[in-house]
Order: sequence, then structure tokens, then C-alpha cells
Amino acid sequence: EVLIQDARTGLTVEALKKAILNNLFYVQGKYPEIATRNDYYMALSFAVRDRLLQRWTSSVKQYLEGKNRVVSYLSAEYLLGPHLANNLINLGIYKEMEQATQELGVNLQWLIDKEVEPGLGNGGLGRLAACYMDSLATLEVPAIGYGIRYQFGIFEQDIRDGWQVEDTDNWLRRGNPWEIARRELNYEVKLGGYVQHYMDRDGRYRSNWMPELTVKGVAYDTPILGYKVNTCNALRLWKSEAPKSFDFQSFNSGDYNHAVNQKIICENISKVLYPNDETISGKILRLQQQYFFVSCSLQDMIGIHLRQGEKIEDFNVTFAVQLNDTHPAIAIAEMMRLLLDEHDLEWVDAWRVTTRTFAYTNHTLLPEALETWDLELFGSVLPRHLELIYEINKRFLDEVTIKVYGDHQKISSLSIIGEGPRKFIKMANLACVGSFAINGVAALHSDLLKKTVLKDWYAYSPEKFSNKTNGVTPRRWMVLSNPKLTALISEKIGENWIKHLDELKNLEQYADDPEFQKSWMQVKLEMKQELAKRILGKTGVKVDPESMFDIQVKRIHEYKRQHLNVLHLITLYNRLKQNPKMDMVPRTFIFAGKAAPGYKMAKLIIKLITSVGDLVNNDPDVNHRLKVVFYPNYNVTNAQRIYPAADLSEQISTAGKEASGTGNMKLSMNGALTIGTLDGANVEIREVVGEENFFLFGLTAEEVTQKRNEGYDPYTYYKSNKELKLAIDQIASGYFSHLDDKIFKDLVNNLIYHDPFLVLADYESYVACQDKVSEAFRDKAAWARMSILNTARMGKFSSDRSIREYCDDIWKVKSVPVHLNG
Ligand code: 26R
Repeated sequence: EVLIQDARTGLTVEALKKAILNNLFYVQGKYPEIATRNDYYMALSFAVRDRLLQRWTSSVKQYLEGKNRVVSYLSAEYLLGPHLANNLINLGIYKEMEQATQELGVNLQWLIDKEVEPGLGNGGLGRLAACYMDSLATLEVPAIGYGIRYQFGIFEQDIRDGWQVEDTDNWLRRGNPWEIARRELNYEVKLGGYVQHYMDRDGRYRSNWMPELTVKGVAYDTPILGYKVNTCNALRLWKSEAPKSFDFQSFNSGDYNHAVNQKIICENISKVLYPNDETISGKILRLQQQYFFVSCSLQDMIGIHLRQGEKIEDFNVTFAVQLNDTHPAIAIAEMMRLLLDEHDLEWVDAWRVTTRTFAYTNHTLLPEALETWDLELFGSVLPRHLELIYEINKRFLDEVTIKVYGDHQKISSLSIIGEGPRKFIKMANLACVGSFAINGVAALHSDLLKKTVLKDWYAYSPEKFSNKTNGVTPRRWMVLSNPKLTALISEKIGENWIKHLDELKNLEQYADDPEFQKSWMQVKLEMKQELAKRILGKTGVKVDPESMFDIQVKRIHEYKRQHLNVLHLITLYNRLKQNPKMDMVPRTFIFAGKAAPGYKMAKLIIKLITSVGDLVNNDPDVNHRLKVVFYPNYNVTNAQRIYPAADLSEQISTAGKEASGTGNMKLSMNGALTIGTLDGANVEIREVVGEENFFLFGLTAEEVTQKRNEGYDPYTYYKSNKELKLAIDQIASGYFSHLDDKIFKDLVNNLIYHDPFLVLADYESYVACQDKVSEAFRDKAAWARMSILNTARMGKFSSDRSIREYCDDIWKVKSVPVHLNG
């Protein structure tokens, strides 16, 4: 007789089957014969969630027993991707669940594919937060991630007539089995209004913030389980609602309309994620979102701290709070407000606690992405914080003035308040004064920070600065998305690499083994075949899995230079047209990525890609040697399908512009070779994989600066390179757009007269390098060898390594192994 384990916690096939059927019956109210695919998906997810919750309560218990230091990660974005398969892997029950579902007559993959991913982020920064949550739990570090539970995440992208069309992402419509609403855990957040000042009985100056509006934040927790450990941390996202008192007041006075309007205003705060990447829009609602989640989170942390019986003065002993870019930087002023106005600390004590609590990560050097807020607008939303910022700034500048006496340039660059036609608040400066640590996300980026945007900050407090090169979780980006490669690797070197990615090194010994090379390339081919099927289904384009899959997937942005890629593609096309018999390595160009809805040029680049594709894909002269695909709606789910199929990874940003990049790491881990500039983490990737296994081209960051200073003239490049001129002239003349010569005018003029990202300057070097790539691809064994070595040497880029560095150098936290309670 088989012993049936507890249906809520058991990990055997029998226990899982029982759990699924129980949930189907008692949660979904269905029996197998009438259950839908969604019913099964829900039943399975709840079965998995039960097992997570068992580990969660064990973790909470363990954390509360000792006086453990906790990491608090503040991020406006978390791009988690689908949960089900990831949790099965981290629980170590993927195989068991596969069998359990099979025995119940349903297919696990079919259910996994049903999940709608939570797209609560734009791109790199949000996905990094998700990888870091995975690594924190895997390293058994007590941590809470705080953020916003957007009702609508990043828009869904559709391509119509070659243009991007946005559709709302209603990810919650079928319910979300991965979250637990904690109705009892809620905080009030004030907005707008004015501040009264008075002196209390003890002769202390007091501030009383009289808000125009109060909103309530309700906690929604998502368990984040580490890989094959019992540590299960919380991702706590805040949903905004109207506080009960509000309904009441207006309702009683008979102003029903007002009551309803207030309710809508409150609910709007966590309604939708701003889809802008790298360009600020200065919208009031965005500031409200930032303050809303930061205030809820800090109130929550203070509550946790005090309930442990600790003194408020020791807050920074309990929590290390990381600011994911400046989006949550208002936390520094809010911490001061809470300590001064609500917990009665004196200024110096409050400032000591605050500046020992926060650390700030910068994610971009682009000037247009450095957050500022119009001072008046800021004061209208956060009147008390404006006062506090004035005071923080005054005290800080007094200190600065002593050190840099008379250097007004320095003083104004360090000031939190910027002066122009209108005054504004510089969030990066607020983050810098209030933090004890400041870091960039790749070696080059951290270096450039010290030399450019944060130069004066570095001169003022060099001890705060460090580098923490980004990383990605191998659990999602290898084990989950590339099971065949994972099996092949583990067959040779065991499974330890999944937690200790450096062990991939042990693959190097097989790089020259013809048998292994064959199996390696066979996995790649199978992944390309799978992607080819999806491409056909989504775009109607038939691509050849034997051709080189040349892949650029990321947000569409001029600095990322998708248009440089297109210029190369057109050049290959022209070569074929001029010499249809030429022996060319067949390539499939695959693009994917969203453009910010208001970013005209990015949207035009998408249209350019699809237009060139329409012509090239249907030209008989090309004879299927070139194919161009724009894969719609790039998100985590699609990324997982694309990375394993890549031969070539395009990382071609203008040097000095991409802070790090993380897609570059995921692609290389999956055996793609990189063609790239010396930008962001490319520099470090090239260092570890070896320059002979990396296709380098283009100007260096220094040369880019120099060229600009000399007065860069793109027109001379346009005139002097025949192939370049032809490609641009074709775009301009309507060759790719049914003779419409207006459609790409802005793009062409921008390139030949301005070219802010030096596309034309790098064209020649890029095309020459691509020629080398094609030659290299002809030698299958040599290519396989390079591919294996790329994977073998990527150990450094595990987010486990990044998180370990944050823990040791910045947060000073230790791991706390969790024992499972019964
Ligand atoms: C203020 C606002 C509109 C805004 C600016 C910038 C909103 C969102 C962003 C996104 C930025 C911060 C971002 O995602 N940066 C990326 O961070 C990744 C993780 O560190 C890097 O790998 C990547 O190079 C960088 O562009």
C-alpha cells in the first residue's frame, strides 16, 4: 500500500495528484470531467502555493526568533515572469508534477503555457529586481521586496500594418493564485494639502500635515521561494484604495459624487505602470505612485521593527534598504518625516538613522532618464517633504561650503534643488545625500558614474562608491527556459552549477570533444526549430532553423541602435541583389521589443524593421537566405523561448550608454556568441569568455566622447561609404515602403544630420565584424567550441554572485538557514 502524504505539503506524485483533485473540487468547484484548462491551472497553482506557504511560515518563524538583519528592496518595478514552472523547479518537484498531471490526463506544459505573466516592469531594471529576489531567497537571506501591485502592467504589443499598437495588460482578469491579500495589513498615506506649524507644550516645533487626500495601501504578498532551500521570502506589493473614513464623511454630508470621485482617485494610484523607459514624463500620478508605495513600505518596516521590541533609533540595525534607482528615493525624506513627526526624534538622530539605512543603485547615465520633479508640482503633492528637503539641503550645503569654499559650480551641482527658469528637485542628489552607499551596475558604468553624472558626489564622498555588476538567475534563464541544455550540462558535470554557476567551468574540458559539440549543437538546433514554429504561428514567416539566428531583443531605443542592425541587414540584402549567386551564410534576423508609446522614433524603428522584412522575406532573389522577423510582445515568457535559440547576440549600444544590460548575459549563458561594443557588462563578458570568443566592434566610450567634442559630422560618413549611402538612400526613397518617401524622413534626417548615437560612425566597423561572424559560422566545429566556452565561462554573471557582493559589502547581512516546520 502506498502511503499518501499530506495533500497540502507532500511532494510525492500521489500527494500532488490528491492535492490537485482536492483543489479542483474545493477551490474551483469542478470535477475532472468538466474542469477547464484554467481550472486545472488554478488547482495546480494552489497546490504549489500550499507548499510555498509551509516554507514561508517556517521562514517567518525563523526570522523572528533570532535578531536577524533584513534586506528591504524598494523597487517601483518587478518583472517576475510566470510563477508556476519556476516554483516547481525551486521546490524540486518538476518531474513529480509532470507525472502527477500526466496520470490525471492533463499535460503540464499546456498548463504552464496558460499562465498570464505579471508584467509589472518595463525592462532591465524590473527584471533585475526579480532575479535578485530569486537569489536572495536561494542564498537564504532574510529579505522583503516592496513595490506596487499595478492593476495593469506593461502594455501588450501588437503589430498592425507593421506598426506597434498597444493593448492594456489586464493580467488579473482570471485571478492571481500566487498572491495573498492581507486585508488587515494596511496603511494610510497622505497626499497634497498644506502644513501647519506650531510649538508644543515642551517648546518643540511641530508640523502638522493637513492632507487634501488620504489613501489606503493594502498589502498583497507573493511568496518567493529559493532554489532547493526552505527560505521563502515575501514580495509585498501595495494596492491603493479609498480609506473607509472618506466614504463616510462625504456620504454623510450628502455629497455622493464627491465620495465616488475620491474613491476613484484613490484607486487610480496603483492602476497602471508607466510604460516609459529612460525618459521622464513628469506626471503627478507617477510621483504619487512613488510616494504611495514608499510610505506604505516604510510604515510597514517600522511596524515590524517596533513589534520586535526594538527602539526606533535602531531601525538601521534591523533593516538595510536598497533603492532601485531614484524611483523610490523619496524614501529618504519620508523616513525623516516618520522619525521626526511621528516618532519624535530630533533632527540629528533622525538623520543618523536615515543615512545608515539607505543605499542607492544607479541604473542609467542617460541625462533624459535622471529623475527631476518640478518644485511646485512636488510641493503640491508632498508639501511636508518639500520643507524637509529644503532643510536637508540647507544643512548639507552648509557642510559642503566649508569644504569647497567659493566653488559655486560644485555647490549648485550638489544641491538637491536645481535652478532654471523653474526650480526642480533632483532625485539622484536626494538619493546620494541620504545613502551610505552608491553603486553602478557594471564596472564601466560605475567608473563613468564617478567621472560624469556623479563626479562631484564622488569627489565629496568617495568612500560611498562601489560597483556591483548585474547578474541573472540561472534557475529561470537556464534550467527553466532551456531544459535540454540543462540536462546535457548536468549529464557531464552534475547539477551543482545551478547554485554555483562558476562550476560551469568544468564544461571547458569538453569544448573540443566532437561528440559533445554535436550534442550541444543538436540542442541548439532543436530550440531553433521550436522557435521557428512559434515564429510561423505569430508572424506567418517561415524561417530556416539551419540558418544563423541573429537576435536583438530588448526595449527599442535609439541608444540601443536597432537601426544599426537594420543597416547591416539591408547591406546584406543589397549584396545579394547585386550578386544573386554569391555564397552567403543564411541568416534569420530576429527582433523583439516594446517602444514607449510616446517615443516616435522608437516606433518608427519598428516600422522600419517590419517594412524591410516585408520586402526581403518575399524577394525570390534572396532565395530564403535572409529572413527578417519582428516577434511581437516581447516579455519574460517570450524571452524564455527566444534566448535558447540564439546563435548570435546583438549588444550594439553606443559605448557609454548601456549601463549594464542583462539580456547579454542570458544569451551568452545559453550558448550565443556576442557581437558587441565595449559597453556596460559586455566589457566584462568579453573579459571572461576571452576576446577570441567575442565579436568586438565600434568606438570605445572614450572615443565617443572625443568624437563628439571634435564636432561629429555623420554626413561625411554617409557620403564616403558606398554601401551605407545606398542603404540610407533606399530607406529615404521609399524602396522599403511602397515608394512612400515621407514615412522614414525623420529617421533618415536624424541619422545623416544629427546621429546622436553615432550609428554612422560605427557602421563600417560593425559590417566588417559581421562579415567575420559569417565566416566563423561556416566552421561548425569552431563555432560549437566558442559556444560551449561562452556558457562555460559565464559563472560570474549569476545574480547569486551579485547578491553575495551586495550582502557582504553594502547590506552586511548573513544567511539564515530555515528549518521546515511540520
Ligand atoms: C524616470 C523614468 C522614466 C525611468 C527611467 C529609466 C523609468 C525607467 C527607467 C529604466 C532604467 C532605469 C533601466 O531599466 N535601466 C536598465 O537597468 C538595467 C539593470 O541594471 C541595466 O542592465 C540596463 O543597462 C539599464 O538600461
